[in-house]
Amino acid sequence: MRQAGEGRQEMTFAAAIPLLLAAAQIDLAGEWRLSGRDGAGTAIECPIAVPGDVHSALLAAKIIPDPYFGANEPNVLWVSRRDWTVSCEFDVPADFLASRSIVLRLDDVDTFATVRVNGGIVGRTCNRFRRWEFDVKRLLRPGRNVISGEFRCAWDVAEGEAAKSPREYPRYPNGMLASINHIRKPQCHGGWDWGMTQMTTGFCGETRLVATDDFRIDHIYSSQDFNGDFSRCDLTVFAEITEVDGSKAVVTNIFSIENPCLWWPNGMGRQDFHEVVLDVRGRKIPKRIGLRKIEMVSERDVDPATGMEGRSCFFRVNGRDMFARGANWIPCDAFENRQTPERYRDLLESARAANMNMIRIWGGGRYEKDAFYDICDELGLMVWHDFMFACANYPPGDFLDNVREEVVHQLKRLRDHASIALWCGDNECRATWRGSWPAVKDDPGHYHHAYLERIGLLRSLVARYDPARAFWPGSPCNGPDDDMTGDCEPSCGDFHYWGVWHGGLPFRSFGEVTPRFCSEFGFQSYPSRETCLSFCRPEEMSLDSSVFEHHQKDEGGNRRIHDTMRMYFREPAGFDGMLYLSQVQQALAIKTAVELWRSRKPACMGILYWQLDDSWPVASWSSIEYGGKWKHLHYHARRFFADVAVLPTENPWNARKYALAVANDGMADVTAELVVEPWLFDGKAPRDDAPKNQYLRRVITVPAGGVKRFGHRWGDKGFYAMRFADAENAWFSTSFRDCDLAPAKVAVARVRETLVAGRRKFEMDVCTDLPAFFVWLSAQGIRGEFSDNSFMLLPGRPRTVSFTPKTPGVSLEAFRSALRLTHLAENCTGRPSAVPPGGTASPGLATLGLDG
Ligand code: BMA
Repeated sequence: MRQAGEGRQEMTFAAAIPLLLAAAQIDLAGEWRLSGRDGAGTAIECPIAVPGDVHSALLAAKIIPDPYFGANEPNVLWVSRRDWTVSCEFDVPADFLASRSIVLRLDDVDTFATVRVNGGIVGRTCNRFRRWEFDVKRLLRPGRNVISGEFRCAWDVAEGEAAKSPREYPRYPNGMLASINHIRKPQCHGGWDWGMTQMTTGFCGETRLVATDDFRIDHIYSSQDFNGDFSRCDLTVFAEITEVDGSKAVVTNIFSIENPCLWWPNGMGRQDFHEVVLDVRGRKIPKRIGLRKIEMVSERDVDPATGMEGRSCFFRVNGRDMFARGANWIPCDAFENRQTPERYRDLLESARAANMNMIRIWGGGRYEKDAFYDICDELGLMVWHDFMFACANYPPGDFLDNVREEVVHQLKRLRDHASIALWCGDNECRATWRGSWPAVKDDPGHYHHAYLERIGLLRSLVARYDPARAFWPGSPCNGPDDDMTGDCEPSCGDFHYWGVWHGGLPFRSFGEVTPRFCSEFGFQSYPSRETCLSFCRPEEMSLDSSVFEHHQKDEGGNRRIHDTMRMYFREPAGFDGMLYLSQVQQALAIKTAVELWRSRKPACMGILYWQLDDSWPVASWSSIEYGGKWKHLHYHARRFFADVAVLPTENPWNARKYALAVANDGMADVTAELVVEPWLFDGKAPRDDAPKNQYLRRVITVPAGGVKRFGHRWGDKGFYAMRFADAENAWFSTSFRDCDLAPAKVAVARVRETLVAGRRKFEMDVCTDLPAFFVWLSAQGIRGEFSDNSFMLLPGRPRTVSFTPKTPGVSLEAFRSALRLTHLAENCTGRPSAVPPGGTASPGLATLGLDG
């Protein structure tokens, strides 16, 4: 056990403050004992790390096989169906015991534990998202003590609660535990359409004895008041304290800050923090605060392009309108112990590297650990924060008493993070009370009422505990005062667009809606060969293998990938070609949507695709594979989310109306030459026989925060390469299915080692004799990212690319031999595949006429 002062690496600045003030603490983190029974009922005992979960302990003790491998998931399901006990012995010094108050503080208890000290019950826990504090002074003794947690099987509790409930509360079918909406635990633990069923159990957060003789600080938070031009901030900082007798008090400190250095989202400015020193009853407490004002602007308006009435949905930060660019976050591992600050950092830095400025924490997962929000603050990633409810009806009444405690705790814990932009009631629950389940159909009024009761509670808690932040009833919804009874309109509020993936529509359909803020849309792909080999044997690398099917949780997902592939591409060259094409196809889908919607700014002011990360190796909508490797999509995101982007689009409302736009979401005007060149697929140079008006060379200025649109006519052959400032793009007049790609010879030359700002990189030149598309570099077995990837390469225009290894100590030789290169033509055979029944060939890429 660690005594106070030894410190834990991951402890954050904010979290450290209250602990400094405790008279003394005993951190119970360390090795405990786990006991229970295995699938056959035989007794098991092994060590368990606390904080930590039972699955991780059993895996480390080799009692269960790796649930991520093969089709092991059902073989380890018994772990989720058992009761478990964890315990440890610890010493309490006599002077610690002399303190006037001693509490046991537990965070992230997963989920239903009876906690005992020296055999006496100190309390019972029933919500994974609450903090528990139990008075333990009377049960402690000097010297050796024993603490234990007897965990009831959460699965049984959920089923028991559902059975006891006077009504059924149906939810959309996700995973294996239909009644998980009856318990307060990450809803995805029961399985999701990208996630395995793994009901983790254990003391997954702090387990600490805190002793005080006077008071302790529980939370510090601030309120910020700016004058009109942000040249002054009146800052009030509150310290919420618990007196030794358990009563609560608040100590207030007031500061006036002239010319504050503001905190900005990524791309809009720096992420500066102010450090103030609080006086809490004579104790000096340092506190770091990001000063900024975030508004959610939701106003009735008219889209100037279409004349359609609607309601805006965007964020204004420090008085400037922000176009939100980002992705949805799901828990980054199915094992609690692997959700580490290092994993957070790796993924969130990848988000920032792809020019994102916002992450949505989705409601089927968890309130993340402090480190997550510290990193978002530091990286300028704003957080759209759902409360943890997803795709389900939830019971009203007593159930909500437990929810109230959870939400109050989470608001108090998180409200002082600069990055959190808004609180949102749930994910996709708005329509559940109108669902076609018999129970709901019989009495929709009850379910509607239950829904409104929950949203009303959340709204009132945000108003009381975090009044400066916007409350958004649910994602999606039409606006903050949406009564949630009707349908969701793309022209109002935030929108989830699933017509392409779940509805099977062609990519061009993304253009048939103009979401004001698209908070979800996505397209699946497979992980790379390397990641696939982490869960299946080489001989199982086939779509027919049960292992592969097992790693696809969305029913019909593999068919959707393949049917779409047959519409857009020629037959994949073997299994590896199919993996590659699935990622290219996903990138094309999301790129199509983002470019269309960005070009419709300011009607659309936010795009968050589904989803950033994976919780295990699986076919999914993610742009980063489990393990951290970027898919094609993530490299494209870096380009389509860049401040300055060239956006060639097709307007589906008028088949002859194609457009070209240049967006500039940066803070300064950009003047540069916009160049558009026509090429043929087998061309060695831009076409010189194309009609004059198919070229474009024009110096233009795109104002900061603006977008310029041009009518442009594309020819019916080949493709167009375009550039403006640092932005590049391409427009294809025919689909890849309909064109004979040239057998380009792409080569890498001069692979060398360089040192950039103290960081080792490998640099290389890539060139081609004929146009090559989706040129893909990979470094087998070496973690890290390329400066650019999945790009178009034209003859005579070599490109220098660098690779920054994340695996330490990689030699140049090792990198050279790990380096692989491929491109689109190598991954398709020449044969067009049969168009799937009901599908159309070449969607979205019709022949065009000319205009000016
Ligand atoms: C969205 C999400 C998730 C789901 C995803 C893909 O609606 O909210 O529930 O994983 O769709 O189907």
